[in-house]
Amino acid sequence: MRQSILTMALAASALIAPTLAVAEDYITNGADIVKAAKWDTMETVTIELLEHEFVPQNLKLKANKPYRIVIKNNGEADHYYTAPAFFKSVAWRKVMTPRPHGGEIKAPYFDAIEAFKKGGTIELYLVPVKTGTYEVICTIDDHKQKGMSGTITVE
Ligand SMILES: [Cu+2]
Repeated sequence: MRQSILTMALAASALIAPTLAVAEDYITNGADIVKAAKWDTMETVTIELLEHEFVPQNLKLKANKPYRIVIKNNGEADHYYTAPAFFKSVAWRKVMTPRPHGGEIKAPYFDAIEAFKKGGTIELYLVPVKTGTYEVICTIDDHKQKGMSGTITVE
């Protein structure tokens, strides 16, 4: 009896929890995808980092559409936006911090972003390529357990 309850609980949790995608190889033809994308149709999405949550917690994006994702830390502590499987599943144009005192990085992929407290902002220019649901967490101390855990779903 005990075992069947456990089995039912496991089956129920499997229905509720999304199947999270694991990190595969990065997108090797990202430069071609970025070049072909229609950046004049780019959509801007803002993700706010707070104690202790991502707003929105569950981000939805469409594959093959260019985005500017603004990661903004409006909290009183530094926070991470760590999503290695997602960051490997997109074509990167660039990552930048805002003008006039910011800068840009161009790289095929990376694992984590840290935005500093009280307004730290980082902008991601990317095209989602692989569909799936990806985990995002803050890796500082116990922030994940306190609520800094979410998903990015590419449809
Ligand atoms: Cu945090």
